[in-house]
Amino acid sequence: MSRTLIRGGLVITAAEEVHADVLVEDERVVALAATGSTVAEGWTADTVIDAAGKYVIPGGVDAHTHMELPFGGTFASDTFETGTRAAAWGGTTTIVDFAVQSVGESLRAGLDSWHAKADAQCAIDYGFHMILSDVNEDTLKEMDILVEEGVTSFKLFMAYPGVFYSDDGRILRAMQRGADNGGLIMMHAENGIAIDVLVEQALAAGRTDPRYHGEVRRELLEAEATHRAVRLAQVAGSPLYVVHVSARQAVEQITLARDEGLNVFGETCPQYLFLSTDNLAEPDFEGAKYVCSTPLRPREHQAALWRGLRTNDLQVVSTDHCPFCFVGQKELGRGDFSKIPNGLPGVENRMDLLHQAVVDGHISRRRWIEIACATPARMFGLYPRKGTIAPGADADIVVYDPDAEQVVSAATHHMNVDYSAYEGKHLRGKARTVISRGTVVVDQDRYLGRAGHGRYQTRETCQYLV
Ligand code: DUC
Ligand code: ZN
Ligand code: ZN
Repeated sequence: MSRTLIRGGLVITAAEEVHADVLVEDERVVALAATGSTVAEGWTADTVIDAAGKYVIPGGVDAHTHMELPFGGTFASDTFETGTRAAAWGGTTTIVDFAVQSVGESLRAGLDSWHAKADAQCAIDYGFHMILSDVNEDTLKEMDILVEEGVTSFKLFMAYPGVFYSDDGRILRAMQRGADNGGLIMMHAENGIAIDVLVEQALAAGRTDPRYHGEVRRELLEAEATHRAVRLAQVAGSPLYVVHVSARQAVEQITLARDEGLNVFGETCPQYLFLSTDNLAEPDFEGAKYVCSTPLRPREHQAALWRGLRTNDLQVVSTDHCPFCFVGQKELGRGDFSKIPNGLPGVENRMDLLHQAVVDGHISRRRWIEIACATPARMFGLYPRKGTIAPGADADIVVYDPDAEQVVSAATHHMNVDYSAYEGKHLRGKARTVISRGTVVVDQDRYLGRAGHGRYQTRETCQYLV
């Protein structure tokens, strides 16, 4: 048995902040005791990590990533190996990635191919949601089996007709099934049918630059789809988790639903909190770096998102990490914004950007941990194994230096992508030591992890439901 002692830090969880020493045996936390107490002073360990002046926080849980996602004729540029390594560098110790069912394929086949991509590759622990592209009698039955096996959430798309899109009838059927089997329906809420009309019209009028991607994917079409998803879920009697919320009007729909007592949850992403349509309008096709869906919105929307996070109308910040290199990938859409692969890198930056939000006064320290660690773990059935520091929890722990200064750059990041969406941004705070199930994987700017350390996590159903 190996023992690790993390001494003298400020332990921050969603629930509290305490000056405590944390004792780890093998892969688990076994005890916390007040720093300086006779109990803590009596502990011995093989490895002692000095955390004085630092935060000791749960490893981040990023519940929305797309490693190696096939999209727009290319693949997201991070593999499970490179993407999970980058996540570890940034203080994230669990990801939940989206396995994809292609049209005509079974859920099992899609899930198997995602296991094959991730198996023995990951630096940190990982689980899967399932993207349902083809709702039919067979796949509805398969949903039950997947929930039993620990794949307890299913993403549906109201966007991308001809690819991932499901119509309202299919969505309703999947929601009804989720209401029965406990699976959580995650929704990409944009009216893709209407958006495709606007795309066609924009291109015909010669509006081909990246900024038109933001213009055609109208705020109202996000709000309308969010409203429709809420009501379909209400009719089905199922919970609903709306992914990557970016528009103020969509937050309003979620707030309304929650005020009515519905089990509706909302996620946003750092790109919507820190970037805007100003980035999409950058000249020389640079705006392509910021093309994702839902799209970036005018800066004014950020205040509504921050407010939603403070009031708990939004509960989770995930990355929707889906990187495409500028050279050779984003460039596929020169002269036609609709051919720019959708997605932004961010799995490495999320914990630090949200810490900067603490520094800037948007959220408290405990709320930082709540939206980035504890709530995603609870939402997707991983708590308290993940998302907190408590006896019995996996020892996924970050010793975080709140005073470290860093400048974000593609020159120094570890994601397999040739640009950073946050290039040049000054941030206060950085993960100093990152521990995954008791193993130090990053320490003081050295990577000590390995592909294959990360273990697949089966998940319980959403823990916010009675
Ligand atoms: N949005 C993105 O930006 N990329 C991948 C899929 C999605 O819904
Ligand atoms: Zn989506
Ligand atoms: Zn996504």
